[in-house]
Amino acid sequence: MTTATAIACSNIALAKYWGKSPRGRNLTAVPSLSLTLSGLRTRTTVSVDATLSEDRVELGGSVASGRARERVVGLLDELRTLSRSRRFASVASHNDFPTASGLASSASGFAALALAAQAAFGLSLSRAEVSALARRGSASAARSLFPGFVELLAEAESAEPVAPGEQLDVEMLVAVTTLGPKETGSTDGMRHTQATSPYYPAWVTAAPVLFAEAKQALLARDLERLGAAMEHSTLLMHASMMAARPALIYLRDSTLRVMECVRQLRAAGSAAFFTMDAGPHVKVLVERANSARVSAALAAIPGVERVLASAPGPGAFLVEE
Ligand code: 2P0
Repeated sequence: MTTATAIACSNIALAKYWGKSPRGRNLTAVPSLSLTLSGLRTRTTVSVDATLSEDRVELGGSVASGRARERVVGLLDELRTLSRSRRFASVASHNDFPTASGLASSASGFAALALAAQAAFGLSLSRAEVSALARRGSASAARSLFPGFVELLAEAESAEPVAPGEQLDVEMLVAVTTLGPKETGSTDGMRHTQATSPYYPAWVTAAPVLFAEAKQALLARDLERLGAAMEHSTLLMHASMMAARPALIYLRDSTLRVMECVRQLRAAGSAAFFTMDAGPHVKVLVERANSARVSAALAAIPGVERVLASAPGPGAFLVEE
């Protein structure tokens, strides 16, 4: 039996990815720029075991079935092909952030899985190859292989680092809002948007422009400009979802209250900028010096259950058990 364990941090897109390339293989239709977060981590152990007659997948302590299991098995199948192995594996994965928080875990999850699994199958893939493997599992996961600020270009096989976390003196606050019924998953949500939203083509045209603006601002250490591009990116993405039929609305009343609070804090002089993914929670990019003050203001908003703070984090890494 060969075992490997990897830890990967989650990442939040500043310039968003939403939509698949017509070229398939889970390539993305638009470029994205993210920040890897130290505070939200997945730890995954993979053991290739000659005694198993099928893969065994355990997520957060429960045996996985259905689509969640299939996605993991799909990645293991690729590694069996690459390593010319016919062995099965057991996979155990845990998030260190509150699992009931409704925060997406596929980015850190598939990054940790890809890194641990290729090692357990005896391969020593390059970072770019592991990123490409993770991307085919879940596109945002490609970015979690790298530290700090990371890009995944449209139709790119793998992500690439853009700048270290220290490029800007920032933290990300996650305002976890009251949970509602289970939301539409990202993969289904983007397919539905592509198929039915008249605003989707406009999103695909606008997203690369915003990505370029965000990247330029980041490289120039211009937080105000980065923040402006970041807010426009998430609002354009959500506009394309809301114009789908039936509408895909991830934002709640509490989401809007947090956005309004961020605007007020900014008007009062705190550099703070919001972004939302496929859920009602709000991530707020803040100058580190303002983090405690902004966090306290967000925590006082009705409907905000808790606020998590995270510094920029490292790329995925293997650990000794
Ligand atoms: C992102 N999201 O760039 C965007 C913004 C959510 C909104 O990538 O279908 O789990 O597995 O490739 O990567 C979430 O979607 O989707 C995501 P799949 P993924 O972070």
